[in-house]
Amino acid sequence: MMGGGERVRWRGAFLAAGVGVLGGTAGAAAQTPMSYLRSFGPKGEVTVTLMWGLLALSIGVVVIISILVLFGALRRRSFPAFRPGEVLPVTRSPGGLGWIYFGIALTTTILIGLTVWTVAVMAAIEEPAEEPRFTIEITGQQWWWEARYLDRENPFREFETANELHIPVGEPVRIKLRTKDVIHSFWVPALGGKTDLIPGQVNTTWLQADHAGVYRGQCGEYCGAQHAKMALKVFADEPSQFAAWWNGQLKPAETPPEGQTVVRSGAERFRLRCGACHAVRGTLAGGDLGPDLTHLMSRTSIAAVTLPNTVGDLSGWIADPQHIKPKSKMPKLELSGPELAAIRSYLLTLE
Ligand code: HEC
Ligand SMILES: [Cu+2]
Repeated sequence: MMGGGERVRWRGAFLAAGVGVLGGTAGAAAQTPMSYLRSFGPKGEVTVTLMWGLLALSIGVVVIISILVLFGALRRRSFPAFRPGEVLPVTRSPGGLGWIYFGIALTTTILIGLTVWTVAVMAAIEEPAEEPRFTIEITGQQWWWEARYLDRENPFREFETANELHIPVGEPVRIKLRTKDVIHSFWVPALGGKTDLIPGQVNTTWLQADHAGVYRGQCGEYCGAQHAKMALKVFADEPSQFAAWWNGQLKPAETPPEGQTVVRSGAERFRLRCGACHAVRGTLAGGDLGPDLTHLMSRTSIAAVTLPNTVGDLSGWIADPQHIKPKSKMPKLELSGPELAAIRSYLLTLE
């Protein structure tokens, strides 16, 4: 049975398709973030055209076959009047055979054509038109995305973040994919198809968004209990904004000033209770089992886009992540009220 929400989502998908045909803008992507019926970059464009082409042709085939079957079933043949005692000769006119040859030839030609089209599209999206200037190395883990921004010339300009990617609008970005545990699949529908993250292997793909905006992604391969809550966001920024964001991410966390006793004790509690799993650059917290939190407050969501990054949701997450994402690799830490408050006030300074 379809729930009300389900129906609304379907209606949204058809609406997006309609808007797409009429040439809407990035707004449509925000309404139906997981719709792959429209694309916002060169990689998705050719695939979406192929999809519509295959769909139109399949519908055409079904319609033509249905008409022919109906025609065959309803058509009456005229037989010569039957006279008792007469033996009718079995005759078979060769007339229909030509149609069968014609049908086979037509179908074969079309299927070969579609195969060539599909292979051509696959070849076209294999590599971007120009060599990307930026590379992001993504490591899938149950159930979040670690992202490391690489800089070949200057390793001091590299940094790590999680679940929310920023890319410059209008140019391709190289994505290297690996996984720490099981198979995941990197999928940002509006920007292109899926690429799997396979244990022991590095897969490469690329992303390009031609409209500034936010594009939602989702793990596309079942990877355990919280697979459904393993989403990501891609922000396509204007180049200057992107550069500013990158520079911001490079900064280490600021040490809380002398006077702020609650924040300072929060930082200390954080190092003891959380620092084994989370890194905050510039402090002694250097764990690698959970997301890097150096610039936590620059993210709009937490826990792989499961919750918005508000004070309330952040508190709820830290108090009991197992309630929000059961089996998540972050345990419930049984923090006391004051401890939770102190740690939270520290986290709010990590901008
Ligand atoms: C045993 C390791 C571990 C410990 C200890 C731990 N965390 Fe986590 N934390 C994780 C993992 C793993 C995730 C990712 C969970 C997910 O999204 O599925 C996470 C996610 C988070 C997030 C969301 C980050 C984001 O950008 O999505 C915050 C905030 C966070 N932890 C804060 C804390 C705080 C504060 C503490 C200490 C009170 C703490 N964690 C202790 C492992 C840990
Ligand atoms: Cu998954």
